[in-house]
Amino acid sequence: MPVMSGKRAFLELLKQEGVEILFGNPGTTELPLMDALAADNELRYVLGLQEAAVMAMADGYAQASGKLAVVNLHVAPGLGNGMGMLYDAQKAASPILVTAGQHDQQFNVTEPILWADLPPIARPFVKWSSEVKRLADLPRLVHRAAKTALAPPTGPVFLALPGDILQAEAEVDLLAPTRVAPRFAGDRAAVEEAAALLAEAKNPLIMAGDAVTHSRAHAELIELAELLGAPVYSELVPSTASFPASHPLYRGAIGRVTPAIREVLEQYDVVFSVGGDMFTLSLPSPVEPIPAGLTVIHLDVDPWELGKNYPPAVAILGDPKATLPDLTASVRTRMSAGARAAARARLESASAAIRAEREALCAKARAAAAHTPVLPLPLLHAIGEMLPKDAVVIDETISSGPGIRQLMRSDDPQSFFGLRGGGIGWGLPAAIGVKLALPDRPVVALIGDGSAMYTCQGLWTAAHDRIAVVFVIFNNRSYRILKQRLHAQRGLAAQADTYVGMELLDPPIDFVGLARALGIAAERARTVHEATDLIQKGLADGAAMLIDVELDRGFKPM
Ligand SMILES: Cc1ncc(C[n+]2csc(CCOP(=O)(O)OP(=O)(O)O)c2C)c(N)n1
Ligand SMILES: [Mg+2]
Repeated sequence: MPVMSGKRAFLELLKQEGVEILFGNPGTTELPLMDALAADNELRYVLGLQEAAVMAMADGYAQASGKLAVVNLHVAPGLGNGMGMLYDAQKAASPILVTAGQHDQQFNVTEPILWADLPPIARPFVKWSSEVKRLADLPRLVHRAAKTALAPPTGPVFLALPGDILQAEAEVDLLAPTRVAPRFAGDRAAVEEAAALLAEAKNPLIMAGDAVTHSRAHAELIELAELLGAPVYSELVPSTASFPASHPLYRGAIGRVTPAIREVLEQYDVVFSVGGDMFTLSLPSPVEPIPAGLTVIHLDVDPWELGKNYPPAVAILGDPKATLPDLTASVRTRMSAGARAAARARLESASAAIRAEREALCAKARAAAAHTPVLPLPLLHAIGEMLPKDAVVIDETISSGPGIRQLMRSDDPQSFFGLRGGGIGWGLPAAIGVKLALPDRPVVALIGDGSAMYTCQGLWTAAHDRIAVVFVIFNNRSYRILKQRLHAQRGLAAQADTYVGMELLDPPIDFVGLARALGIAAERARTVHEATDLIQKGLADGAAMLIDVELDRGFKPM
């Protein structure tokens, strides 16, 4: 066995795990690692200037690559700063190994500066959380962490790295990585039960969730949807391209508001959720989202999600790509001639209805295209029209987002990533991670002004690491979604027309100045045309650029 320092061993272990990038922000406890990195020319260190930005970069990278992302943070405050974005990463099931430096173990008893017991801090938001106590255990724990992050259901893990472990030298057996094969098919009997229900459904609906994206199961789901003539909705947090946006059966996202969900579901007799959340709601409601008599079938890679809130008739634990072909084959053999004819008719009528809905949305957008200040819908529409086919969209448009999944040509599983956990500030740095994972694809981040300010430090990383993301700020100089919601409550704020803590007007944030200060090109757009021309220019230049689009501040329903 080779004699090796802990710090070298850690980097070698990451390389064994196929890691190419370490996202981080260093402090004294991370100096051993920074020292080892100085003599390493394989691992790339991507520096983020605030830990929330670091964590979201890693999340974007993990989601877009499907690979393990690795983060290194600075003891308790560094980890603390990253926690909001770790929450988002957990909800997105992102395979991330989060590490943080810790003081020397013998020193911790004195409670040195920045010290806290780290694994309990991370624990609520990760699959597994631990600390290395002996150099001899480092390989086993790093491999366990990587295996756990990537094993279905994927998700972040945490490992604290005390300084004495990184500095120690010993004979180290590096062991080897383990991968849990993710393509596990659902239980045969459950698949047959589900097939029987689907084959007899009079009016089935499919909800496509992130698990479809993660397992790259578009083709398999399309086959089933077309066989059934079933429209496909995104799950309630439509954060990935779980179904191709331009497919005739793709209906868009159901809103997260209960009466609206129920209104949709009431039109169907069977709902099949393929890895879709049931349900991540925004607000409580006296109305139950699931109408009585609706048959629910649920397939997911995560047993926790199955029947979490609403008991399904059939719950199948399985990978969509591995399970759907069996299910579709069984449905096909079970469907009577009459059922097939009915499914073909549904395919026609659902496609026509969806086409008409799309056309109406586009017509509404076109009609408002010349409105100034710019309205969100025509801006989204125009961006969707001008983006190249292989573009990847990162969505944190918040109140400007309705319609976005229909309007962006997000047809492959890596073409669209949106905020999953709800902790804002995710999109700007996540886009940087996405571009690192998919360097050959144009990446455009659509970000609310409020959201951008949580992690605008990411712009410096885009400049420093030459990461060519085009950032488009949907700048309504407000937390517009909060104003909309407060207004809808018809309380004192609505009466007084006063929205405390939601106006970003005095002073207005100079995003162009901010971006330039952090080293990236930036321009302001006041019309839809100016915005799309600048996006075109940004993509052509192949360098990071920020476009600050002045949006209408209106928030009351028209
Ligand atoms: C970390 C975090 N802090 C606060 C919130 C509450 N919040 C939700 S949306 C929002 C405002 C978003 O503003 P912006 O990005 O400008 O989008 P807009 O609502 O104007 O469309 C806030 C503060 C949150 N979700 N996450
Ligand atoms: Mg805003």
